[in-house]
Amino acid sequence: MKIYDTAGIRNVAIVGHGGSGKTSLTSAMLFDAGAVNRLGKVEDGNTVTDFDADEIARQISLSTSLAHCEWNKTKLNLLDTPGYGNFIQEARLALRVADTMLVNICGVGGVEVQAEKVWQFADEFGPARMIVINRLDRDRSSFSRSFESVTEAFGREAVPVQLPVGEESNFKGVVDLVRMRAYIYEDGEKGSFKEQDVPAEMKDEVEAAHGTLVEMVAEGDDALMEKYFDQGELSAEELLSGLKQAILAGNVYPVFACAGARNIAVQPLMNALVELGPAPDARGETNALDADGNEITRKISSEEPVSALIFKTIADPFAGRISLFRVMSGILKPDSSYQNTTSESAERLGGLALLQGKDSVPVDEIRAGDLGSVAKLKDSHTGDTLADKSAPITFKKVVFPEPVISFAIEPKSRGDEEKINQALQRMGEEDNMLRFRRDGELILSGTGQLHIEVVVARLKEKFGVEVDLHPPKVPYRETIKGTAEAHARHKKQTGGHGQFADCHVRFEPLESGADFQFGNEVFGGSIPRQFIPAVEKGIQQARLKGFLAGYPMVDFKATVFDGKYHAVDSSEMAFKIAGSMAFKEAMQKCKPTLLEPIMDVEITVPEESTGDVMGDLNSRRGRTQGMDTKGNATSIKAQVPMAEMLNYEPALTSMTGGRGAFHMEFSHYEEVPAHQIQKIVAERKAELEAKA
Ligand SMILES: Nc1nc2c(ncn2[C@@H]2O[C@H](COP(=O)(O)OP(=O)(O)OP(=O)(O)O)[C@@H](O)[C@H]2O)c(=O)[nH]1
Ligand SMILES: [Mg+2]
Repeated sequence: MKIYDTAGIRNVAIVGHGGSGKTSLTSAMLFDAGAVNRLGKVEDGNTVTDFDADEIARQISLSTSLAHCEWNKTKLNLLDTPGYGNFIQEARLALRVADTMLVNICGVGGVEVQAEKVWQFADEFGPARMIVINRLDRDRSSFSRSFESVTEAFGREAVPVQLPVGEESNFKGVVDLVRMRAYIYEDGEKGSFKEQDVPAEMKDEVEAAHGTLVEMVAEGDDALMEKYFDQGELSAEELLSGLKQAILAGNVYPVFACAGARNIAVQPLMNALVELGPAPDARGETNALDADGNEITRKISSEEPVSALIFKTIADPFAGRISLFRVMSGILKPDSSYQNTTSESAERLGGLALLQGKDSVPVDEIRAGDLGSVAKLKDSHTGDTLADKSAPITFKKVVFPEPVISFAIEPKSRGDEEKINQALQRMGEEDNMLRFRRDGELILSGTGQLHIEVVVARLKEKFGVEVDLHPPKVPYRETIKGTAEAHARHKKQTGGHGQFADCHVRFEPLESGADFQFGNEVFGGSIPRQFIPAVEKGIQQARLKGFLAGYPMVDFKATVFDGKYHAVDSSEMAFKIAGSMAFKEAMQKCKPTLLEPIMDVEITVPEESTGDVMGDLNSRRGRTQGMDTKGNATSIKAQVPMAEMLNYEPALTSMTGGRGAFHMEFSHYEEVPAHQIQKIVAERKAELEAKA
């Protein structure tokens, strides 16, 4: 396998809204570059980057995949990212290591919510930004309409560097606004084209667009501006180098046109990625921390000591753990030892490989800026840094939000619990948005219903365990609204020595979020000091089991203030029991009630659906907190009880024809309205009884 040095590499993250054509475009690039010998189709399940069984079955990308090809003597590393909301965090992994972000916009739908979201992600990492309007062969597609939505969403820095030739089913190529030449494609998806003069009927339109481009490029460069004024024109070379600078500086977002799945106008886009996209070292030095936690910088160069950032992990049930990394500096070699500076453990690397979707191609070394993979690292995870031991350095990790949608799962066969634990552990290594915990039953948390369904499918396919998925669970809490005292006596006389404990405990409400506090006001040893913690333990155990409906009781204080003991019969156990009895007795008198989690919800919908969505939010007990219009989209902020949001995904999809998106996170707990408490309590009791 050929070795590429930094200047000969382009790392490109292809991002955008779900179904906008990213995987198909990646597939066409790999085909045109000769990296594969057929044009893989999403429908046929034979693309390089949607190789996972679930991706093929659902025809959507579920995680970021890496592929590569050579184009114009340059290595293109392509990171094909998912566009569906549930999996959008995967795009952040890719943006962490990409130097160019290629935002893929559907020529029919224009800029949609997830495209805006990834655009914001990019602010965190600062790659060069390019935009391609794709699927231009489709009915009802329009370059100009889509471009309008692009400038509205991303600003006037977005400027066409190509114009499409022909529309919808007649779309057959592009005019290059730098070279002022046309590339006209033959039918047949082979990617064959002829270079021609600009079609006569497009002349005015092309001249005008060329002028706009030249002005935008000259605007950020005084020397170019002067030349442009003097000569009234720039040469193609001047325009190209000015454009490259402007893209790197973020002053221009070049806009391209293509139809990826038809393999129309893909090569000119690849030319631009090589010619205009920054090499890995173009952004200068990268920031990191040294061994003492001080900020340092490191040049992205093969001359520097070795450092590599693991940006993604694949948990393969057969090959084990595969770590994908970007070499940040130096030259990484196989069969050598490095330090994992994040986990502070030594790692021995075996063979290195370049990834082509699911296939790995062995390689002798990997240089600064390049992306590669290594199998079976012992203690290295996503976000960790590997480095030369003598020049330790640690790169910043991408931090992921906590997932909020939880479902209970139950193994179909009893003995599978341990297997499930292990499988989830493995899947958690590659899936940054998956959490699981045991809370009586096994609770899986993720980004949404689709995410959890995919996890369940993988448990079956990859790890051979079948589970039932129960509806999402709302983590209710209980609390008290009143103060009460309880007197509990635990007394038992059985044969030998008996059990005796007696305590008086006061229960009072605390402010929201205070959880549980315990106080001791016992004077004169009416309960000996060593038994006081037992009283607390008894109350603690009882409160976690709740009183009304078996949910943890929170936000109250219990103070033990008097009691009695017996020199022989009193024991820790007896006082624990007395503590829990006091809890149960007091709760009846303390006005117990139920708390429910309230979510901060942000919803983006097409303007015409706003009315429906607002009405629906009302019926979900939502409180609107703000509304904002951006282009053709309305963004709504609201607080809504979690219980009302469990089925929101399908509801929003049907209200907006699939064009809405939402995001939510936990805000706080609030009391459940009185008329709903009974219903929740009854349901929970039935559930607990069924389990017993
Ligand atoms: N007509 C036409 N259809 C396309 C084009 N590109 C993609 N499609 C179709 O659009 C659908 C989605 O394409 P993908 O390539 O999977 O889109 P994606 O952006 O990778 O989707 P996610 O990864 O799930 O976000 C598939 O049915 C493709 O065949 C195109 O240029 N023209
Ligand atoms: Mg895809």
